[in-house]
Amino acid sequence: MTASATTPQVRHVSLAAPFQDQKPGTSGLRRPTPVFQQPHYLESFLEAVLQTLPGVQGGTLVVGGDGRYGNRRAIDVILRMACAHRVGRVITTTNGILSTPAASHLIRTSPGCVGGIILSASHNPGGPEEDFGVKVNGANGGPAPEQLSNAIHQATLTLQGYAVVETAAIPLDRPGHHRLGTTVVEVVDGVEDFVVLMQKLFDFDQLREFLGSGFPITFDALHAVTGPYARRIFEDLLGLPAGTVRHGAPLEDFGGGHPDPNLTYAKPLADALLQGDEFSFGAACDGDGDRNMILGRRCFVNPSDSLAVITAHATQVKGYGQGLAGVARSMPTSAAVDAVAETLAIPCYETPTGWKFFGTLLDAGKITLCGEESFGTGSDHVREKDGLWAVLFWLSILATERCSVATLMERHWATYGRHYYSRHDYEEVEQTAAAELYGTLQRQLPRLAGQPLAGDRIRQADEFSYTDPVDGSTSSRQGLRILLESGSRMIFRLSGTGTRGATLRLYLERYEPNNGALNLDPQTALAPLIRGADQLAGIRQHTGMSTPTVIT
Ligand code: VG1
Ligand code: CO
Repeated sequence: MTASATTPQVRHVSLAAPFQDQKPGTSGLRRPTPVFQQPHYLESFLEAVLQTLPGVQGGTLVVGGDGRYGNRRAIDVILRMACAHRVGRVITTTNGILSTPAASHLIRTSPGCVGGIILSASHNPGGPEEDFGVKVNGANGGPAPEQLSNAIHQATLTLQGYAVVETAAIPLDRPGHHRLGTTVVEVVDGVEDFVVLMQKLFDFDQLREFLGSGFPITFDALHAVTGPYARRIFEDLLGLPAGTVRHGAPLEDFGGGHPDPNLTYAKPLADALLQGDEFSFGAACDGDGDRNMILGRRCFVNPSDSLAVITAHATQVKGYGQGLAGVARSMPTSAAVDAVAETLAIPCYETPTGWKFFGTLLDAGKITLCGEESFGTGSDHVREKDGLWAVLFWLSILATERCSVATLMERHWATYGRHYYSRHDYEEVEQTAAAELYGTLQRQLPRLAGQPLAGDRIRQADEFSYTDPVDGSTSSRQGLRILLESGSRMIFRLSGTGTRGATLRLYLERYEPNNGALNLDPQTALAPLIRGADQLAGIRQHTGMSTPTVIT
């Protein structure tokens, strides 16, 4: 153990004025890096966290990040502020590399842990001119619930200053124990515990045999946090050839790319699977490792369908053989999983967008699996969505089914019918234009029921509100829903993770029964709804954009 020569002196730094813009969004506080580099900006938010999170003094905190620009500096600041706040122990990782699901696991398994701070802006690009972010997790390992985020935000609004110590940086290049005043800093390997958890949930012998039997796969880490985890799992433990993991070295700017696993931003991978024949399976994760994209040869798996398939096949997978307590999906996610839950006769919950809303259901044992249309899937093994877990789950299903991804999907739709689904994003829309579009539609809602739309009729139009079935807390204003008589729907939401202008998300869904047309291109199947959404909300007129910036 290294100890700082003298107990560091606590310095109280005054703020000229409290920051007024530190309200966390859907998942933590995300801002362009230059905003975080303003003097005292990061420290102000951290002070609010350390004052608000219960049990900080004398407790244990987990700290790490996705390796983006600013990660190392932020960890240094957190360690010095943790010392000033008399945190008992801070667990951080070699080079500060820690995926969001691995952080969740570490929080849950570290005795006395009161929560964690994850440095990531997730799928947003990184670098000096791109984005940085701070996510705060609670003692259950999950994202801070709304009440905690609101309390942190409230604290920032009146903050007079913050406490910090000055000391030499703690070396993070290798595991070790250090002492900063009364705070113990433990540097651990951020990969191993997570990999052990995966070995408990999935049958690695079966996977090794299956993947070695002529089922070539490729994984794209997009130069983000999952590289070291994926290399350890796929190349070391499952024995796949070196190079199976592409872009496996975490880089501060993700190699200039956008670490978002979708068809737009993971295009080289998508091309390899959708146009080439080299691989039977491909997958990618996002910046902080909680999202996943699943591809088969000539087959893209929609994330809503992915949750449904995982649910339908769960009992074939080692860690889930006991069956499922229930499932949950976010409101805009398609109802594909609902159909499976009905067949399995298990409860299916509908929550607002954001993983934090699954926390109480998972903690109460009401659900085993959950997911979001935004490439997020997870289970009760941690309290975050988990990208590599989803990839291993899919491979485990394929190892028992012994068929192609495309065949698995065809069989699924032939059983349950198909929920055609797509999300259209309009990014960097001018704030006022987006607010006007949204507000105009919101005001129309009470008059819409019974109106014709998209060759169908509106059954119900409202703004989604949620009452948590476990703790009774309510969350309102969670998206505008237009539900049609046929069961089709369109949802309008404004993103809570963007950092430039506003992002309008339009979610479209249409159900086709299992004796119907199951092999249409989703954009074709949804074309009437797409036109109807524009007619209803005047998307082109308000945004001046004729097409979405991203279609998933
Ligand atoms: C988006 C997704 C949401 C997800 C959130 C955080 O939020 O839609 O489903 O939970 O990102 O994911 P929004 O408000 O922009 O729609 V991550 O991987 O960025 O933590
Ligand atoms: Co993420």
